[in-house]
Amino acid sequence: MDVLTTTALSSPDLMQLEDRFNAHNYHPLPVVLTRGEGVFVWDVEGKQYFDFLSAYSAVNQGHCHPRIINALIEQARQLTLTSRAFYNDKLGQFAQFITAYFGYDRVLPMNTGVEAVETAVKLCRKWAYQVKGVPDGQAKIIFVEGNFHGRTLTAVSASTDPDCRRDFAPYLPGLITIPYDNLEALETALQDPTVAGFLVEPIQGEAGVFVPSDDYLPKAYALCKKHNVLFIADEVQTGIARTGKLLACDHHGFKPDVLILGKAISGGVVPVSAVLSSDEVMLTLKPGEHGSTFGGNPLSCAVATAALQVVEDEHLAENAEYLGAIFRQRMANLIKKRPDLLTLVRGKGLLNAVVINDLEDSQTAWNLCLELAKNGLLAKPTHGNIIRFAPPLVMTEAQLDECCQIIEQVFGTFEKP
Ligand code: IF1
Repeated sequence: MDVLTTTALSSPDLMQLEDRFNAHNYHPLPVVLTRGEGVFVWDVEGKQYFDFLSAYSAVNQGHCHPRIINALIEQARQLTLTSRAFYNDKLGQFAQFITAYFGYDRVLPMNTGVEAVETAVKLCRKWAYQVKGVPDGQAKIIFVEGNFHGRTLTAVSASTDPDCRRDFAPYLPGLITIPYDNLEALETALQDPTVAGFLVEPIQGEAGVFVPSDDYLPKAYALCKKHNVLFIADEVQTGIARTGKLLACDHHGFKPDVLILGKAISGGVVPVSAVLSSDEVMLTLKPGEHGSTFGGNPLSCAVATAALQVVEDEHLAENAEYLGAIFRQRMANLIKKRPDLLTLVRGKGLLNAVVINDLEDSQTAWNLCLELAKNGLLAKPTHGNIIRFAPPLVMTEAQLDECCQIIEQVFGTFEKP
């Protein structure tokens, strides 16, 4: 018998297995998924759901997109991994493609989002010493409160979330934290001549989809220019059409000096991340100074190329912009009907969150998500009282209408216990 059989075991059996043998570093909704296609996923009992998490915005192109899966299968039959000890016939073409796609000189491919963050921090430090002329060992990077950049010790050291940090000390030195969406704090921090970078999410995802003031990002960019500091955008979650433009920074007409991408760069098929930047920054790294066994492997290159082509060919940014406005309007109307339950809706494109009117008791958002699941829509609470809504960007207007009806019905009739 196949060890990983999917037919014999029920949802409770499978949840019990995870609970018994897996580390307890997550608290999933009690749904066991076995198949996905486009905006839909199915559990092992055959129930169909709209996916409103999209694997934290990794499956912007929809589950198992046929073009991406075909690229995966074709390349998997040919060659999957060579390491970077040798050239492979896909990496050069991918590098040419992705740099043209985003408008940068060079790319450094990695695998997970946090590895790309780590890479950007290392690049920034190299640049500080080799180009900016910061005295050895003194380079600093500015982060903002409420950030989320992943789970490595660098990201944890930059975090201000007690759950992320607790019992993981000692932390990495050379990091400064300032309030988000606060230009005065940035200007003050930039007075220090050893500051080399400002690393920021254009919209804070994990913090509950916090959209900063309209002028924050372009003015922060201008301040960084003025002080010869690299503006480093973590677009792991906001990039690849999620917010209604290819990049969230595109809403403001500037290009970050260093761009960090992950998640949907591969349509959620294999882990692919990337750092994009200029010759000046990227060429500070010499052979042997950074790398990854899997980074830039031919399978990832083939998959990511197909995934980015899908974003363009299917006009996913335009669709996200269009549907996002409809979604927020529907939610705003719903909030007017249930001010006892709901506080506000915020977001950009199809990265949105509804804040539940429930400061102390985080159980309400969880119970609402359970009720949404029963009604065929999967979403997840974040920070207790916030529900994030981020469906695949291949959704149609008719499907979005159906989803809004589910949310309106569940929220409209929900009774707090
Ligand atoms: C988890 C949230 C999303 C990210 C940004 C880097 C990374 C992430 C801006 C690291 C990852 C994830 C990971 C996930 C939860 C999650 C998340 F809830 F925390 F906010 F997406 F919504 N930069 N975000 O958002 O990327 O190394 O994971 O590939 O379970 O930790 P990674």
